Amino acid sequence: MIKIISFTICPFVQRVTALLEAKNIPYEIEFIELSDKPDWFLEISPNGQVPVLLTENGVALFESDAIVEYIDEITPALNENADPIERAQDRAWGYQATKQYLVQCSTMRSRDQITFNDRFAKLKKSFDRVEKRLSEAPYFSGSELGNVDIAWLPLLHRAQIVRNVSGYDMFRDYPKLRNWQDQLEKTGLYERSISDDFQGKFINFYLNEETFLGRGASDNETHCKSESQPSVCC
Ligand SMILES: N[C@@H](CCC(=O)N[C@@H](CS)C(=O)NCC(=O)O)C(=O)O
Repeated sequence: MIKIISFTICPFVQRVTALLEAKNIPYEIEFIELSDKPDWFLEISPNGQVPVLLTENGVALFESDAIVEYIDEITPALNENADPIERAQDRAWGYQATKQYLVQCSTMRSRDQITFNDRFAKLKKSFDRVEKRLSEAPYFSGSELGNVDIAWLPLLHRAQIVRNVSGYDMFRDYPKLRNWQDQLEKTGLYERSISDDFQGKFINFYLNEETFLGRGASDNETHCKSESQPSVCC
C-alpha cells in the first residue's frame, strides 16, 4: 500500500491526501515532527521536506507536484475527458494555488495588522485572478471535481477554519471563491484529507494569542517590532 509521510498541518501534504481521498486510493500515513526530523526520514527525503510518498515497492517520491503526477499516472485522472490543452491549463491553475500555500501560511502567522495586510495583499492578487476565472459551476472546470479543485483545496479549507474561528473572512470580496469553498466542503474532502488532531494543531499554531487572526483580527496596533516568527507554515 502507498504510504505518505506527513506533518499534520502541511498544505502540500493535504493536497496529496485530498487527491488520494478523491480517487478512493487506500494509503497509510505516518506523521513526523519537522522540528525533530527522524534520521530515516532524512535518508529518504532528498529535500528534507514532506510530503514523501512511499510506493508499494518502497521507493520514496518527493515534491508534491511530482507525487500528484505519479498518482495520476497510476490511476484514472479525475477529469478523464480533459484534452492535453485542458490538462496543461489545469496544471497551470494548480501551480497558481501551490505557489500561495506558504504565502497563506505566513499571512496567518502575522502578529499584527500591518504585517497581516502586507502579506494578505500578495495573497489577494492570486484570489483576484482565480475569481475572474471561476464560473457559477460548483467546481473549477464545471460539474466534475478535478485537479485544480484539489490544488486549491488546502487554501480554501484553511480560509474556512480562519473564518469560523477568528471571524475574519479572507473571501469577503470574492463571492465565487466563497461558493467554491462551500462546494468543496460538501465533498467531505476537507475532513477526509486531514487527521483528527489537525484542527487543534492548526488553531494552536496560526490562531493563537500571538497572531493578529488569533486575537480576532481586531487590532489597532502599529507594526510589531518583534516580528520574528518564521514566515513559513511549519
Ligand atoms: N516544494 C515542496 C514544498 C513542501 C514543503 O514546503 N513542506 C514543508 C512543510 S509544509 C516542509 O517539509 N518543511 C520542512 C523544511 O523545509 O525543512 C513540495 O511541493 O512538496
